[in-house]
Amino acid sequence: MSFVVSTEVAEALAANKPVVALESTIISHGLPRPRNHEAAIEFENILREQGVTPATIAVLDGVAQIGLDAEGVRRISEEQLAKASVRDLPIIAGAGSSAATTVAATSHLAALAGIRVFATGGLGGVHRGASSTFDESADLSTLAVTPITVVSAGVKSVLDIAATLERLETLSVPVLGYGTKTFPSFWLRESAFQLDWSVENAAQVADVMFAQDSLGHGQGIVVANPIPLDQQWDPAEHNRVLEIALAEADEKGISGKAVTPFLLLRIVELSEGRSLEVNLDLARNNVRVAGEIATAWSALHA
Ligand code: PSU
Ligand code: MN
Repeated sequence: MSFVVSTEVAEALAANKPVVALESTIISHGLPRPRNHEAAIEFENILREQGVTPATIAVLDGVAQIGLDAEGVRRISEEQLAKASVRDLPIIAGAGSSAATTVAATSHLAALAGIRVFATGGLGGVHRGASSTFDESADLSTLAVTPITVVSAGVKSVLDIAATLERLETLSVPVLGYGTKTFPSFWLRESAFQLDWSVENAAQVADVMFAQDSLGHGQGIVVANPIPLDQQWDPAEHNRVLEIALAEADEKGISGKAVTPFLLLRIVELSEGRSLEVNLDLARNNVRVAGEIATAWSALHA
C-alpha cells in the first residue's frame, strides 16, 4: 500500500533524531470529542518540548500517513473514521478510504517507516471470555513480528490480564516494567500480576532494544509504565464502574472490534468523566517516557 512519511519525520529519521509514533484509534474511538482533539495536539506538543518529532499515524484517503499535519490531526479527531487493525489496512487503502489505526496497525506502519518507539494509552489484549469467543487483539500477534517498543500503561482490567501476559510470553514479546515489577492495569498503578523484568530508566530500555536487534527475531518490546499513585483512579469506584460496563456490553451483545470502544466510552459516562482524566494523565505519562526512550535510542546511534 502506498504510504507517505511526512517531511519532518523523514528528516528526523535520516538524521537519527528521536521520533515517537502516536496512534489514531485512541483519538478517534478511545476519547470523547472535543477532548480527543486537544489530547492529540497535546501529545504532539509534549514530544516537541522534549526535542522529539511526533509521528501521528492514520490512513487518509487511501494513503497511510506517517506523521499527520494539523489538518490530518483535525480529521482523525472530528471525522467518523473506521478502526483499522493490520488486516484492514489493504482494504482501506484499496478502497481509497480513511481509518484510524490501532496499536497493531500503527506499530506495523511505524516500523515500515523505520520508527522504533511508540506511545499509546493501553495495549489491546485477551478479552474476558476469550476461551470461547477467541477475542484476542491483533496488537499481541503484531508485536510478535514487529520491531517497535510500545510504551503503555499495561492493559485495562476489562481484559483478561493474566491471559494477556501469558500470550505475550508465548509470542516471545519482552515485557519490561518501567520502575516497577508489578504489571499496571491502565487506570490503576497495579494489577495482581508480577513481571520478571523491570528497568529504571530510558537508557536501559535503549540498551535492551540494541541487544534485541542482534539477538531477537524482530519482535517488539512492551514497556509497562504505571500511572503515578496520586493520579490513579479510586480502586473501589473503578471496580464498581467496570462491573456495570461489562454487564452492559454483555446484555447488548457487543462483540468483535466494537467491544473496546464501547467499554471505553461507557466507562467515561458511568464515571462522570473521572476515568477520562486518568486516561489522559496516563497517556501523557506514556508519551513523555516514550520521548525519553527515543532520545536515549538516538543517543546510542550518535
Ligand atoms: N486501549 C485503550 N484505549 C484504546 C485502545 C485500547 O485504553 O483506544 C485501542 C487501541 O487502538 C488498541 C485497540 O490497539 O483499542 C484494540 O482494539 P481491539 O481490542 O479491537 O484489538
Ligand atoms: Mn477483538
